Amino acid sequence: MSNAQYDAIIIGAGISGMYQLYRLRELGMNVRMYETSDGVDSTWYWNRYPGARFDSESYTYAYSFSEEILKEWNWTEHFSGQADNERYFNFVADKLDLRKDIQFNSKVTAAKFIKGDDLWEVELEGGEKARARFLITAVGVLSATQMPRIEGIDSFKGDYCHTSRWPKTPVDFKGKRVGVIGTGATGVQVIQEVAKTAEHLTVFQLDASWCAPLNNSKITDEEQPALKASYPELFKICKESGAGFLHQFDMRSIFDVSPEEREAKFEKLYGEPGFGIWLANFYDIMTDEKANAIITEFIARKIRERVKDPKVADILIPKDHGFGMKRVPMETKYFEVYNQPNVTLVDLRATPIERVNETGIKTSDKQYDLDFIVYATGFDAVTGAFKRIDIRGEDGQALVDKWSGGPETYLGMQVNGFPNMFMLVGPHNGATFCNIPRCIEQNVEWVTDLVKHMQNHQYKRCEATRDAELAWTDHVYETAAGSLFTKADSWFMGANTPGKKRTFLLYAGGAPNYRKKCDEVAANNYEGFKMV
Ligand code: NA7
Repeated sequence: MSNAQYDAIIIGAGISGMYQLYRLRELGMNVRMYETSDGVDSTWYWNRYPGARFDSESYTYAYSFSEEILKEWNWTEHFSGQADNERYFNFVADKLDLRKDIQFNSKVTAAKFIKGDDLWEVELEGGEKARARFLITAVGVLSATQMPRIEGIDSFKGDYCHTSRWPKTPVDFKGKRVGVIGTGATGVQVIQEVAKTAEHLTVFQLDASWCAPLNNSKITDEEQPALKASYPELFKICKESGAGFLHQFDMRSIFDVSPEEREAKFEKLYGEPGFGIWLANFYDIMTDEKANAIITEFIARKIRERVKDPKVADILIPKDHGFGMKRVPMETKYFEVYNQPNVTLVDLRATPIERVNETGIKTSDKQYDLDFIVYATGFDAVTGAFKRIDIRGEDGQALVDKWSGGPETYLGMQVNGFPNMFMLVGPHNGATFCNIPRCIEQNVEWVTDLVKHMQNHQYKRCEATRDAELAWTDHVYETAAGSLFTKADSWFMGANTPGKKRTFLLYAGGAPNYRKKCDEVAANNYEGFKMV
């Protein structure tokens, strides 16, 4: 068994880890990356369920740091599908020659800080250990798969699968009775795809989602040159926008315009590609419940127009939260699926699931016999992936214990008591409520600069102070309180995971403010960090 020592260990070969590996290697560091699966890119490796695709414009999801990659890669759709996305990340891994430093099929189970040596020691499933000065977690926000707690799940004799553990061999649903549990962003993508071929599709819905049209389209060969020429401008817009998208909030209040003007704006946004209806709308739909009620009623009306049976439409209209308070699932003819004769919607709020049994799902009023059950039931979000590794800091303290009352971090990148550990897109990090790649580049570049600063000063150890951590955590909750996110029970609040404390897990202060704060910290000699 090897007991190797590296300058840095990165956990996870996803989009953030890949870029971090590239940047640390540029500093001349000897870096080892451990990845659970046998491939790069994580999100698009695991989430290969039917219908999986970007809700971000493809070109805004791509890395922006390499002119060569930007030039050579052609996106073929404005919102690209899983297969192309996976191809893209493999192309990047080859281009940057990343694989030589990645150890695949290697699941990190534990990591502990060795006091005195100022090193991290990680342990893999199977017992292999390695040490490094820096531990960088790139474990993802939505990677800890969550199966529902339903009695009898294992008794089902048909096939079943969680969407984020989908097999590489495509599943053929022709002639099959399929059940889908879950109607979040993932469930919506699966449902609209499976409904095309399944003999019968039964959708088991707990709470409905406020979905909006994706309005995807192809990018033709003729369009490529102009699109590529616009990349610098597109990245600039993303950088200035609150959530790293091409969409920017309208800073007028919804009450400053006439009902006719409002309606015209909603109609326009509803017909445009991507998240505009959410993120280019009047800003106060996100902060003021009265303003929110207006857009919410507009979207409800759209659902009623699109679904023929008024009773089914009513079940598809959320009752427990307003539009945009949770992540908005983007759809392509999702609501029309419920007009098809081969699709049944089951309202679990009215008739809850009692159990899964050998032949299917039994609700309080009926048995549904099925051949395949799709679990689109989401993730133990943001902190879940950290919980699944036994991470211990300087005095043996477990990270999971430190965060039992909710995460405490400095900038969502470091934790007091866990020196030399940096989290890419950690809890309360500005990259959490963001078009992920845009903010990931910022995270990686900032951590790289900090490591370079330590190299230059021959520091061995860097730790966020407790004061800085407390101040950042307070700031995160203060900004969250100004938004409507905290009103809904979503994964943003950890409310989808049984037993998890209900706290805001993201950062709602906006990507530009987050970047500014990080830049100020760096300019002030890494204020809030103690380096020796
Ligand atoms: P989400 O958004 O957490 O959605 C999970 C869905 O599964 C949601 O509709 C849940 O209903 C439902 N669910 C969870 N547990 C159960 C049980 N026990 N019974 C029935 N239904 C259940 O996960 P997604 O994968 O769709 O999306 C996660 C993110 O990935 C998304 O925001 C994008 O950023 C990409 P509920 O809403 O709790 O009533």
